[in-house]
Amino acid sequence: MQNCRITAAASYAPQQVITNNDLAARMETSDEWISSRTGIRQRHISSGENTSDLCAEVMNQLLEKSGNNAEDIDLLIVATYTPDYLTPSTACIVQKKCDIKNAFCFDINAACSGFVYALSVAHKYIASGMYKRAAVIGGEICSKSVDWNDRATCVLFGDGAGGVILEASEQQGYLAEELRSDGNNFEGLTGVCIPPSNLFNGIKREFDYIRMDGRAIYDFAVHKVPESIRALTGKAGITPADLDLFVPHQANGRFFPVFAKKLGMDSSKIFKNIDKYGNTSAASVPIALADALEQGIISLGSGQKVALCGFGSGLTWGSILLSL
Ligand code: 4VN
Repeated sequence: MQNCRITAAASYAPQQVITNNDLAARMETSDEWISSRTGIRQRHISSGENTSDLCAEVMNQLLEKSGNNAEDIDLLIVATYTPDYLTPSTACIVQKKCDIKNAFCFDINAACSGFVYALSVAHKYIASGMYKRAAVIGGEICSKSVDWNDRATCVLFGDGAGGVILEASEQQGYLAEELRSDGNNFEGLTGVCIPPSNLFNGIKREFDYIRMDGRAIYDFAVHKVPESIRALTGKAGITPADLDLFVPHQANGRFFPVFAKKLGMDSSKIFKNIDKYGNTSAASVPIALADALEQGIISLGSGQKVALCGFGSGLTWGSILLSL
């Protein structure tokens, strides 16, 4: 098997910052309610940019940071549940915006697990020896998918994008993965419903926004994430306490101490930036990874062991163990 490693990470978020107080001025909520229940203090909200715009910004940063030219990229995967169009894929639009002419491009929709699933797919193409260099980007404009009249959900989400370059290498940078789905319980968290409004047959069902059974999804996350990380580390012959950093999907800040306790990890080894971005779905793990690198908590080429974990709609969940 051909080894590979991450050679660059980058993130981008729209300029406009909306604080909890900004939301409280527009709806029946408060900074106290939002921050105590979720740890979120602000989120970035697009004022016109679409998902491909955020992803193109990340793509350009990735080329610069990794020292690659646009034509060196063999494969471009975008993870999103908020694409610009249902078709073409957002990845093809990013290809045009950044002139990634030699890559084949497609999207993956696994909601909040999308980046982890996409990185797993990119890994298989490189591990097979077929391709050398992949760009994997998670990008979302969650603000176009939420019902701004549903105060239980709209306060949770934000817009942003993050990504990595995964390249063939001598070093073994991708140590293990653990990917799961449970479609049986999909109705607990649904994104945008696009119904079969087939007027020819008299069918008129309603378009709908994000809906969440908060309690059920909360319980799912608290149960499945630690189980996934234990299975992941077990595959690599290490324990969760051996991790240098755990980068979970930034779904809700109240999960972090629960994960630490269940995994027997020091809380300081769990990366958190939900306070600044809110929940950005498929973008949250790569934004967090890029932030952790930017802050110097971890560094590329260090050999540090980092676990990524995405979880959410599908239901889907998945973890990847990296050696940086
Ligand atoms: C994964 C999860 C969540 C999520 C679920 C529940 C929840 C986020 C419920 C209780 C509520 C505060 C909010 Cl686990 C969302 C996604 C979507 O990316 C994925 N928050 N909460 C309260 O009343 O305290």
